[in-house]
Amino acid sequence: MAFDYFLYKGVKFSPGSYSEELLNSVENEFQVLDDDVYIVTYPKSGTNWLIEILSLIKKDADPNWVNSVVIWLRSPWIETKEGQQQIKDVSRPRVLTSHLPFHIFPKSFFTSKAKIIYVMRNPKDIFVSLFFFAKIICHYKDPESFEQYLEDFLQGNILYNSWFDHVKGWMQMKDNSNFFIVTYEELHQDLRGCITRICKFIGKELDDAKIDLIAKHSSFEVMKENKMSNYSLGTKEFIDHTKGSFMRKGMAGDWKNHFTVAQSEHFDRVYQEKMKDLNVKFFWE
Ligand code: PPS
Repeated sequence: MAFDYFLYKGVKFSPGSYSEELLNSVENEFQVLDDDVYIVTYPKSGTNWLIEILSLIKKDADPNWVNSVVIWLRSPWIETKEGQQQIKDVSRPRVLTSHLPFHIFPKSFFTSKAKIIYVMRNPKDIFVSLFFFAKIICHYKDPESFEQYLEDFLQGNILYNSWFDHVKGWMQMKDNSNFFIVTYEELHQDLRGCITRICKFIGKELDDAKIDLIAKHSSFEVMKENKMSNYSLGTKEFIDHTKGSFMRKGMAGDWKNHFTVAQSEHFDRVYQEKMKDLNVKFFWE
């Protein structure tokens, strides 16, 4: 796509789905409600997996809603032009989504009782997922090459800026009782256990049979076949279906199929440098 990103408080956004005026109003005027739950992520971390899980939790494991309403209407993005329109129709308790960095998230959140689920993923896998996604989605610039895009990612020279800054910003919340961290890798290893912990965090009691149903309906295989969740209904102005699909591989560790040894070592060096002052340690394979 031929366009330039614009900056809002130092963060890059694309003109199609965002505007300075909107981002300013989301930061300063958007009214967070006490019973809201926000899924907050750096792009490609597992956002939509969480939307599916929370949609099923909201409906007591009944899959009717996820099978009949598209995923972006169930949990709109608070910072996009489309999302702001869609939020008006969301019933309470609202589950809303955002990729916003900490410093420009709605101010009203910080005086509310609302909750955030922050989803994290191995940044090497995020990069691979993003490399393919940026080719099919209109509000990302097309990557020139894997090598160049890797540099852009490491320098934060892309939509929503740097993964490192996103994580470091949000880690300021890590000890707050209304902030819950789950990783994509944990979801893979123990989906049932994660769903149970998420239910506890948001104060929802569901029996084992319902937890099983939620795990089943939020699996990669089921979501990939669900046209309400797999983005096959996204308009061609938003997603180019001829170049790839949103539900791509859904695996942990795919970076090993794409990185050279030198690229992986370079990534590790940048990671060590950028994360050295953060006193939270993550162990990505
Ligand atoms: S976005 O565009 O930022 O909202 O993307 P996001 O939803 O954060 O991340 C998309 C990646 O998550 C994978 N995905 C899943 N993996 C496992 N299980 C389930 N149920 C699932 N749903 C989505 C999706 O395939 C993208 O990862 P990649 O590596 O590209 O396959």
